[in-house]
Amino acid sequence: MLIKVPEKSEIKEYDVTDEGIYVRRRDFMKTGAAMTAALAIPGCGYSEPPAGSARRVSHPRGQKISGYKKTKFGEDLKPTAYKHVTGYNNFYEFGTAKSDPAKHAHTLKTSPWNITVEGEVAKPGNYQLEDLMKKMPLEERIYRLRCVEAWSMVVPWIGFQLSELLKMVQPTSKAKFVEFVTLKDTQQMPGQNYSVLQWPYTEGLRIDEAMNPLTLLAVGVYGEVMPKQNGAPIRLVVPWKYGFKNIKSIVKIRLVEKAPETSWNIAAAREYGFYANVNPEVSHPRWTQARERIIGSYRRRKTDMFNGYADQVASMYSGMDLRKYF
Ligand SMILES: Nc1nc2c(c(=O)[nH]1)N[C@H]1C(S)=C(S)[C@@H](COP(=O)(O)O)O[C@H]1N2
Ligand SMILES: [Mo]
Repeated sequence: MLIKVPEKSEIKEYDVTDEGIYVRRRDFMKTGAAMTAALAIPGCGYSEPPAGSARRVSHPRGQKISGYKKTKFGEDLKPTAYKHVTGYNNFYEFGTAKSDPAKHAHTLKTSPWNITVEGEVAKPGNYQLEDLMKKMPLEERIYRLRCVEAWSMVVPWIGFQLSELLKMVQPTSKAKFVEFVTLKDTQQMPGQNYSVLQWPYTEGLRIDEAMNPLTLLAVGVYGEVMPKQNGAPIRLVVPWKYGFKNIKSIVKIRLVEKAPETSWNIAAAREYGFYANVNPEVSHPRWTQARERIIGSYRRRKTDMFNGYADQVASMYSGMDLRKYF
């Protein structure tokens, strides 16, 4: 949300470490003018301060998940602190500030939860999440998360491979893409009363991306049931793509022949492509993607091609012009 900081304008993003500066910024953010600007400019990003608001919100720890397998994914990474993973979120159905989801997502009812799988599949159906979780092999995987707004985290997810679900429903030969849809319910998700995005939030993947072993449907973080602000009860995790592809609170998965429309692409096609692969060489029209702020730290790091997952995913894009298909 390209909001000009009214004071100390010489402060660079990576210098914004002082809580006092942080609080003054937040107060500014709360003014009507700032909110209007925030709602008017899709893409958000850049002037939001690092996490910190988590301190003022209580995060009741969730229910433990049992019977998941630990894996080697991300064993060399240091997970971002729980308070940041669950306190610094993008979930516009509950507001556009990073601290809004943790404050407001309690209105979401996550049980019972049904997922409809339809379209180009041999076995369409309506699946109870509880049943699905019994069938699917749950794993813990530590992945990097890189938001298009040039910040990043490391998250210990629990989930299962999307490929497991797709194999079960048997895509037909016409299934070239997968569309994902978030719940639409303005009672439970009051942010849907504001037309900042086209609701319900929708996302999509190409079928090979959906079948890639890295692609998860996540049902938890930090060994616990998915917090509501993180997209309970089930959300997508595609670690080599920008965060907005990681659609939350999914109620529908539809196998389709043509690339589906996606919420951020509808909002600003020049800024948010369908592929949204993390690429330090392709700038966002309003900022560079070469570096990222590390949430929970005062440091920055260079952004890696495909967010560090090139070995597992680059071959899917061989021969494609990644500037055109961004
Ligand atoms: N339904 C829905 N899904 C969403 C979003 C959203 O606003 N609504 N925000 C996306 C963005 S921009 C990011 S960066 C990630 C953030 O996930 P996290 O809050 O669990 O870190 O969720 C993505 N999924
Ligand atoms: Mo994001």
